[in-house]
Amino acid sequence: MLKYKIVVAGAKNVGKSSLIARYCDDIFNEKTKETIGVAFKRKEVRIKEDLNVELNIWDFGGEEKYRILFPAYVNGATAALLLYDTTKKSSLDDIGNWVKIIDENSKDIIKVIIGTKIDLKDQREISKTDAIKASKIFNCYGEPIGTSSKTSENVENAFLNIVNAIIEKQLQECSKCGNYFSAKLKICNYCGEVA
Ligand SMILES: Nc1nc2c(ncn2[C@@H]2O[C@H](COP(=O)(O)OP(=O)(O)OP(=O)(O)O)[C@@H](O)[C@H]2O)c(=O)[nH]1
Ligand SMILES: [Mg+2]
Repeated sequence: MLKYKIVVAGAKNVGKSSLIARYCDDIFNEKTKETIGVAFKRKEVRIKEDLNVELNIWDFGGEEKYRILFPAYVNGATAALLLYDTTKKSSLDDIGNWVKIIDENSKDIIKVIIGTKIDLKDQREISKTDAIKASKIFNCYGEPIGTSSKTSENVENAFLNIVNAIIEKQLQECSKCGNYFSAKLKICNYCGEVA
């Protein structure tokens, strides 16, 4: 099975662990504990009938003191989910700090910006326009998606977006047998068709 490492980063309390918990286990807690260092989750995603991919999701504690871990762990990641809290302006600014570390350590990582807590409509501090602007500045894939781990809104879509980005950039569909194989290969490793 194709396996991909996904790192999830963003300021403390933006809702990184909550997004992952909703996506992987379909649960939500009003009270959570801070992530100490880094935590891991695994999720198998069905792309089509005979193609599953495994996402190894690395959840980084947003607290400043853990950031020292990030440069070493970002290595080998296929994609980075950069989360900001739609109710906290400073959290969008913080994305720049994570992007800097990613760009210094790896050229090929697919970056996607995700907004959290969209159920808290009255407390919104960041407009979609500002998020789109940040996404362009930081050279991220597609448009930022607003999510709520509380109501589940768009959680599945946010991860679908990242999986689609991975397929688009990392895989190609064989014109002969229809299987997906690494875009780096010149020959389909299922049927031998030359790409
Ligand atoms: N209303 C609402 N609250 C949320 C949502 N997502 C997370 N929260 C709350 O935000 C708080 C922080 O959530 P976490 O998932 O622990 O945040 P984190 O980014 O993992 O935090 P660190 O591990 O400390 O970096 C918790 O009280 C969650 O219940 C959401 O979509 N809506
Ligand atoms: Mg956490």
